[in-house]
Amino acid sequence: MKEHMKIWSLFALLALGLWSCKGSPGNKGPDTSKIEVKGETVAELTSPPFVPKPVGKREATKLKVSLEILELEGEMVDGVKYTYWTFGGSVPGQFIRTRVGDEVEFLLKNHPDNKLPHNIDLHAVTGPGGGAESSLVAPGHEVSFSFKCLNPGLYVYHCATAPVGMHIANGMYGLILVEPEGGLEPVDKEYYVMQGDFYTEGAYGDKGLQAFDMNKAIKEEADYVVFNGNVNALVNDNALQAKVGQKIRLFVGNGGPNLVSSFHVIGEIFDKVHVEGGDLINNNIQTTLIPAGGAAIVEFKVDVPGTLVMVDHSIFRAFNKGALGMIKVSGPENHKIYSGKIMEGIYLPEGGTIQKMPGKKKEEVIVAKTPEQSIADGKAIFSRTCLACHQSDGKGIKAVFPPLANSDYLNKSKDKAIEAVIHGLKGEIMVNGEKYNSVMPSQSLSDQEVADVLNYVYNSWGNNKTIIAPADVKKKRGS
Ligand code: HEC
Ligand SMILES: [Cu+2]
Repeated sequence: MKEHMKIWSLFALLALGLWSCKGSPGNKGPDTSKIEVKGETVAELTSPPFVPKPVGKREATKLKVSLEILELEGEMVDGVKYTYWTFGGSVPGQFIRTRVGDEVEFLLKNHPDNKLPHNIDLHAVTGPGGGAESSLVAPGHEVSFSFKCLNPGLYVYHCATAPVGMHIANGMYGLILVEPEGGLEPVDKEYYVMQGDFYTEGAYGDKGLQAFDMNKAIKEEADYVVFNGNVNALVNDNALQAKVGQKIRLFVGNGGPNLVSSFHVIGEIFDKVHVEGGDLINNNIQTTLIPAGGAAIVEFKVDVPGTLVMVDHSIFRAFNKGALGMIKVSGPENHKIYSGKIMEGIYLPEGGTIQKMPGKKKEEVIVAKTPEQSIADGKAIFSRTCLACHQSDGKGIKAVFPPLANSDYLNKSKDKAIEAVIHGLKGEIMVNGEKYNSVMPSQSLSDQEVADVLNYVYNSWGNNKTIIAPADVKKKRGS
């Protein structure tokens, strides 16, 4: 009896072994190394946020990819310069779109004006160093190597030249998509978004050319965490565009070098996530984790107009370090899906009274207050309502929230200050010689409360001691 069992289990093991050999390379599909290629095609490469045309039903081919490395100065955020090292002149680098079975003939060129040698490690490559061992190239030289795309999926590529962390931290990463046989399901809009963390000698917003800071990088203390290479890459005028009813597909990567991304789109649910860029499909996802050196494909249909905000939901990165992008959706409202008003271009969770309750008007309580009382009451309102953005010392946050302390904008005109609080403020303004181009939501405060808070502000931090009466505010409401 016992002997019998042994023989059977031996059989089972053998069968298992045979079965797992058949499905190489490592998946359930046919042996993709055997797919024959037909003809030659020059690959279309695109800079973010765009992606090349879908592969569709095209057969496997010899795909010629030519990528040029460029070291160039760019802008991290207004007035802050950074020397980026790039694959093709952008961060992330140019998007490469292939299909399973393609033989990629890869030409890597290092521009003669560059200062350093570089190479490329593509996670889509089956081979030593993902190509890195064959692709080290000095400035003014080019190298080529080729590989066959065996596994479908969305893959990161990056420079792997020592010090590797520094090359990646300067922007040397991008995405290569290997579509499955027959292509990905068609959608209406496809975009390319990639997160990266940056380490500068100065703090966030410190102007001028900022050098890379190796010590901060080692400690993983990022000054900037951004989508597509800089703080403004996907906001306001650079927002991604879509129309109501369209199906959107985002190819999302994370170059790191250090941080993992909790990728989330405020106001949407991912209908479909290709988890980690592979075959596994997950549905109805709020936030998907994208490891450093990893990717995901997320898909969702946009049903109502407004601005969707992409963030790394490690949320200080979004609101204080730049990990924020926008998708502007235009088209007709659908009140069955979403009834409320959408404020264009912003999502600002800070501050206690931003969320207006529609239709609920504040009771006006007029009491004769002394200036001292008004200022004291204003302090409490400030803490509740303004502090989150303008900070308790009124100094704001460089490049994001303007200072109220010693603010020339404020001290020039009390009408403008009142208007900012009751109507909100957006567009470019100058405060103490610095440019701000952001959005302050309107604050739903009573006339008395507006007067109180501004009296506190005007009578603090070196401002000009203006005193405002509720009647001044009332007058501005009409305008
Ligand atoms: C959600 C963040 C946020 C909150 C809350 C907020 N502000 Fe602002 N505020 C801003 C931004 C951003 C700007 C600059 C807008 C622009 O760039 O056009 C601004 C500009 C201003 C300005 C004009 C510029 C300056 O620095 O003098 C004043 C005055 C001001 N805010 C007062 C207030 C007061 C008072 C409150 C509370 C009642 C308040 N803000 C609440 C974000 C905020
Ligand atoms: Cu490099």
